[in-house]
Amino acid sequence: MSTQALDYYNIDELFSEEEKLVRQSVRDFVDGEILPIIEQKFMDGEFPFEIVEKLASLGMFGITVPTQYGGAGANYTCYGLAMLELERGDSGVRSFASVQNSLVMFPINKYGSEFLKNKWLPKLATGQAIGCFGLTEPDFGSNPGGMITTATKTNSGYLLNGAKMWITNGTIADVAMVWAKLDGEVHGFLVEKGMRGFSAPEMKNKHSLRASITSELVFQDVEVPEENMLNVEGLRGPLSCLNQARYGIAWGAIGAALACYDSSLEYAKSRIQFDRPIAGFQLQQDKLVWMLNEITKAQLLAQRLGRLMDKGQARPQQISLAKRNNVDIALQTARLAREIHGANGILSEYCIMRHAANLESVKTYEGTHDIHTLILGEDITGIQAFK
Ligand code: TGC
Ligand code: FAD
Repeated sequence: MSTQALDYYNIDELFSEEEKLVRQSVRDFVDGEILPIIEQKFMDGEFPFEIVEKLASLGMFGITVPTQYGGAGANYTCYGLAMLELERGDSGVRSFASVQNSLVMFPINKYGSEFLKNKWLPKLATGQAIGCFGLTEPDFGSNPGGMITTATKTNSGYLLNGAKMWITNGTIADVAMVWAKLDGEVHGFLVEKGMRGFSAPEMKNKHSLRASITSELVFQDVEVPEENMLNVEGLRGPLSCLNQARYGIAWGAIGAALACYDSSLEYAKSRIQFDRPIAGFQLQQDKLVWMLNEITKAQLLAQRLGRLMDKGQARPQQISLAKRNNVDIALQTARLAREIHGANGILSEYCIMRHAANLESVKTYEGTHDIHTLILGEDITGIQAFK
């Protein structure tokens, strides 16, 4: 059974023809344009810039953004299916799309003025502009409410001071969606490349998400014009963006898991030890069945969550459950896949270690596994255990 056919519960029946068409186009793109280059890009620690224009022409930026602003105007299920296929290629590629869609275009569309929407959304949709999202700071990761980056009111706008860390696409971004405190309350500002006092040095030496750019953002008296502030106040502004991105990750992680499962099944059937394929040993079957079991459950979770998102009924806690579960099982799948591949599992000829290394970051970003546990714990008990 190939990755493309792994659908143990006929979940395909639950998707419309349009949704399947979107998935097919992304699948073909990943097979033809990403898989042939991604291992080398990962080894070289380079983001594959050459795919940005192609991703844009596939409608991968602004998938749920209205067509009047250059988006695809598609539903959340299409968005999820696209993220799954992209992450079957690489989590770094899906990260790029997650940030552009959920963390930059979403807040501009939801909280931006007509001026900002017209200025940025069409360019972001075509990939002429790249965006990044600055929430995390060196001393405030899981607890973004503690941030110390500040905005101070001036006659013509705001003065930004502070620093962000671990920012995907920061160095290459034309526009940064930055969250800072104005009079003690969190607000969102669009900081543009080239603004005086703004720099975005790249963070090097990652063992994970090597085909993705990660950066610091530094603000030293950066003058941001009045019109670049978004119309939202409080932590719920950035957290509403995270709901969107976490949703995409819940689907994306299945793609990485499928790639590992597929490779494992093929390997187990062809690798001979003790005169028989290792797929014939009960211990290896147990691992493969664990993967099948968990991937199928993850697919069902994602499909149902997609429909809730399409109806505007998904609660943030339901998104947390899917992000937490699907990333966790994907990482466990990658680790089991590494075992099944034996020594070959550490080579870049197979996708396993790349996915495993990437998923270590995916488990941490967009809310760590622990933080999602606590979000769910609070939801069911009514007792907050963060602080
Ligand atoms: P808390 O007091 O619970 O809430 C503050 C306000 O926010 C509201 N709220 C939400 N609104 C929308 N969506 C959600 N999911 C929300 N969760 C909470 C809440 O109702 C309240 O609103 P109001 O109007 O009453 O003020 O906030 P807290 O300070 O106790 O923190 C809660 C906590 C820990 C859950 C939250 O801060 C959290 O999720 N921390 C994790 C941080 C995180 O996920 N960072 C991600 C950074 S971006 C990233 O990683 C990008 S990776 C990109 C890639 O490459 O793919
Ligand atoms: P910490 O918050 O310091 O947590 C350390 C450990 O303590 C974790 O295991 C955590 O679960 C645990 N912990 C923390 N608080 C509690 C608690 N209350 N109870 C129990 N355990 C707790 N951020 C952005 O803003 N934009 C981006 O584009 C972005 N991209 C990223 C890309 C990569 C490759 C990575 C690795 C991160 C990225 N991040 C980004 C940052 C990411 O969101 C944070 O790393 C994440 O939120 C966790 O913060 P931290 O690393 O500071 O860990």
